[in-house]
Amino acid sequence: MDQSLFKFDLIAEDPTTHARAGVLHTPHGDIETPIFMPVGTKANVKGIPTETVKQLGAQIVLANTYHLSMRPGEDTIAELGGLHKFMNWHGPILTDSGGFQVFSHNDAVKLTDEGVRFIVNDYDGRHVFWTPEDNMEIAMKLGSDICMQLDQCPGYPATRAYVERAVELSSMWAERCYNAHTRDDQALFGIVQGGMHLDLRLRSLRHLEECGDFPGYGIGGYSVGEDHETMFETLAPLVSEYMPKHKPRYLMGVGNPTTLVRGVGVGIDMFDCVLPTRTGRMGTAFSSEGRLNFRNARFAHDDGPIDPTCTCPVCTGGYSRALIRHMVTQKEMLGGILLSMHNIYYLLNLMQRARQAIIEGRYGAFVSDWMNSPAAVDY
Ligand code: PRF
Ligand code: ZN
Repeated sequence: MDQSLFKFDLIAEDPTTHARAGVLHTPHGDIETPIFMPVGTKANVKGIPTETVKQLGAQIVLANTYHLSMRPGEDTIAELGGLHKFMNWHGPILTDSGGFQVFSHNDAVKLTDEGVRFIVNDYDGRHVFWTPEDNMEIAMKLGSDICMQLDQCPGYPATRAYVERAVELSSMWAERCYNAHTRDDQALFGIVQGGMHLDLRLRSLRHLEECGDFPGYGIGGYSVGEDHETMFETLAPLVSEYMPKHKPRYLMGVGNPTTLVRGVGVGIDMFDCVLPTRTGRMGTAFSSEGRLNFRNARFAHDDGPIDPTCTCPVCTGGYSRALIRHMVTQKEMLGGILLSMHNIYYLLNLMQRARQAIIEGRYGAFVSDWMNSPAAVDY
């Protein structure tokens, strides 16, 4: 990797929390951190055209190496000019390895030191065997700006021995990914595992640091069923005391607004999650008033916007709560699309406001205001 293409500049540090504001440079543009990254697993953010994703304020989107390798296949995408052209998204793209998705949705997976054996894969029942080297080859063919190592994410709860084994396997795979990754214009991030055990988290981090000079780190294995306090007990010291200051830190698979606010406070720079689009498709909106469920009859005669404080194209575009509720209850697809747009904007805007607060040195107050507001609910 050409380090000069992926510089991470810290531009502000909050005086009373561990929050930072930065700029991560990539070959397809700069990303202002802290940032939320909308998820487009199968080469699209569900329901939303890329020009709209951009209009909502997204600076980088996710895709998934595993899903795209199954269909349409990395060779097809490479032949069509690479992932950016294929997705019609010309800004930065991050591809997750698929380690997490494979294990969470598929019992018919066997792990060996060598790699992952899918006895039956989700797509066509074919037997597939994947090594970390295969994973890197696919990621390099796709051509995302940032790719992630292959890792194993244990669920919660899990025995210490199980988590320890996942750290061992993930460390071994990190090294093999690191050695197999040769694409200059693509950054490879390592992933810290270790469940809710700080010593295992630190062991995982140390392994990654011994492997080589990763330009950034994912933090996996959180938001897998534990409560917030359990999560922050190890996440806070890991990030604020032990992770290197001058590399971006990416908390994987977290999109709960309050977790984002608290995560930024401990020093996280990047987040991704399907939550805004998944809950949107189910009829739920994030809002300054808390969770809004549009199947609820209380919206039937409400001609106001989803969230009166929101400046998204849906809330400022004349779409009423009554119309959204009508579309959701009638299973009209536009309902889910508009809610997905609003929810994505909500998280992007939240991170923009957090960034501004960090730059102005008032992130501590930002967090306490948030925690005392009706918005601080879980989704
Ligand atoms: N590993 C990878 N992707 C992920 C996770 C992980 O642990 C998570 C866990 N929340 C989400 N996405 N590779
Ligand atoms: Zn809105």
